[in-house]
Amino acid sequence: MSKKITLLKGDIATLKVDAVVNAANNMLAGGGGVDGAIHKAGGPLIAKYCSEIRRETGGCKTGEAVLTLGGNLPSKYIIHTVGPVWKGGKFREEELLKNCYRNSLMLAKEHHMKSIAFPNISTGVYGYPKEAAAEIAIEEVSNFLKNNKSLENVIFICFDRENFDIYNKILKRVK
Ligand code: AR6
Repeated sequence: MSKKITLLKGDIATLKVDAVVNAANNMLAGGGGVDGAIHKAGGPLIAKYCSEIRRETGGCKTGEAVLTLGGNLPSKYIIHTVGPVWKGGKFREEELLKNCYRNSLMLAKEHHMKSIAFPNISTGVYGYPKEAAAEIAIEEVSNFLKNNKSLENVIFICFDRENFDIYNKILKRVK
């Protein structure tokens, strides 16, 4: 495992990093899961920032990522990305999930961030198979870290035990 990758179990909204990544929806309208936790802990400013983006650009396309400030969160920024809904695997889900990680990392780089935390994008209500999603997340982050030295710490934070165990297993293998 890269020394720069850390695996945690818990609530992403409690972390103090340069940016936490949110698993949002196309309208940036808030919702349940990690999105709900981030909006609740970040306060009403988060919805305001999101509605400004929605007004300007219509929201966020699947696989893309947008940046807001973090409101009341301990973290300075939120990178909102929209994962694909799993529809069996033949609807570019893999490519779109890769794009979520890549575009989030690119935004972090553009804004000179040193630390970023990812939840397990798409593996909740969007139904992406957890093991396949974890392989993608780890591969994309590892590749990015090889070519970009400015990012010092990437955290994968898992809320559920199943995802935590999957990440733990894969990260031990790629160490
Ligand atoms: N911290 C970290 N991870 C969490 C937290 C938390 N506080 N809460 C849940 N998770 P989901 P999706 C994990 O459903 O599948 C929203 O309504 C959870 O265990 O949050 O990308 C949005 O508005 C799971 O592994 O996101 C969208 O409409 C992972 O986060 C839709 O859900 C992702 O689960 C996005 O669905």
